[in-house]
Amino acid sequence: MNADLLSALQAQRIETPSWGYGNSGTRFKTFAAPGAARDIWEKLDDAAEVQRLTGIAPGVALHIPWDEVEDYAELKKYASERGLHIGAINPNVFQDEEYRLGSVTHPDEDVREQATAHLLDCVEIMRQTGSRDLSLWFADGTNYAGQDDLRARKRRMRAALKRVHGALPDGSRMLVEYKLFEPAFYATDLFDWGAAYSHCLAVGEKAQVLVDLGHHAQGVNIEQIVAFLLDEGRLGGFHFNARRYADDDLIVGTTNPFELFCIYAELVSGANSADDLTRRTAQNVAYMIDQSHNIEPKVEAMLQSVLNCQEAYAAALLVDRDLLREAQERGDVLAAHRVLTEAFKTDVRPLLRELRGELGLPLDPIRAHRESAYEEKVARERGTQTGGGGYPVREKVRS
Ligand code: PSV
Ligand code: MN
Ligand code: MN
Repeated sequence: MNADLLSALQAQRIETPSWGYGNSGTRFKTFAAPGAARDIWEKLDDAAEVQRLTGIAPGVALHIPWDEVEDYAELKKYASERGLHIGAINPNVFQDEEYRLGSVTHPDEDVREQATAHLLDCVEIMRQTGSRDLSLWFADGTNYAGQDDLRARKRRMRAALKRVHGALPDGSRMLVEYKLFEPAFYATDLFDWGAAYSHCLAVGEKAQVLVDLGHHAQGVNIEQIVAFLLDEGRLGGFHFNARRYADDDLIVGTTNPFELFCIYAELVSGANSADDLTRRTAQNVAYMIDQSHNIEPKVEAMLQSVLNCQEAYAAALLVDRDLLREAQERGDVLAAHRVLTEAFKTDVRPLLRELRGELGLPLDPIRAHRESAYEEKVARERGTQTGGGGYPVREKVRS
């Protein structure tokens, strides 16, 4: 394998979300999976299994307070003993009673203060865990026209983001995630990338946009948003998942393999750009998965997502950039398109087996996982946890 390709593939990283390892469901039903992780310690054990098999997923994102613990230094140590580190910290300002009308955009100042205080507590957790990214998603919005003043809500959002930005430690950043709708059905305060981007511009250099693949209207060209934000130096990260209808949070690359490839193709192009800002931005993107599994075995589903990202990236690295540029300059529409589809259609699995061989990893991670009997072992040890809705159990069951 060519040395550049090898080193790019070796350097690839995908962060997995703690919440993808626990039981989660829809509003209709949460099915209890045997052996599903019951707390953050077990979630880290599962993430370590994904890392052991893939070698490219050492980061784990936390959701607070779902993953709240008394001692974050202990959590950090527990992670590092398993070859992991703590990734993005995701504050949760959507599950408390007080947030019925919003969190940082709530009409009542006391509620806004409560939400902002939680965001600031999460900045402290970043310090204690060594996390670089504060990942911000707000369920804030309204259900009916006239329910609240839209401009006032925008200003409240701006004020909160500014305060949090001011508290960020050096070298860290806030990733501002937008979403078209849900749970708000009339207006969501951070409804698209443009809204997120203008808040980021206004609050400061440490604010960048987070693109979740499930958060757009049907047919939106996400790779173009990626290209635009890269060029502006404001693309901070991704929440990878797949969807057919809305925010389905399915295994990455299952419904949208070509979209995933095109996104990676933009990122590879950005990472090799002659423009300094674009290159630095592309090289610092946080690649995170945001998935929740209703009927899938959790660890295998996560493994599959990580591997699908690896395949999409490998294919994107194969795009012949010189040929593409020549075809584009000639205005040869279909030749240019074919350069992309040639790479997309390449079977990269032999290449990735070679990579795994060189790195001493199992050549077929899914098979290795199935043969390891990990699922049976955790099912025996952890049992089957019923109830609990989408919210993980917070007690620490072992250390
Ligand atoms: C909201 O739909 C979201 O994408 C945010 O990133 C949350 O943190 C996550 O899902 C919760 O599962
Ligand atoms: Mn998300
Ligand atoms: Mn989502």
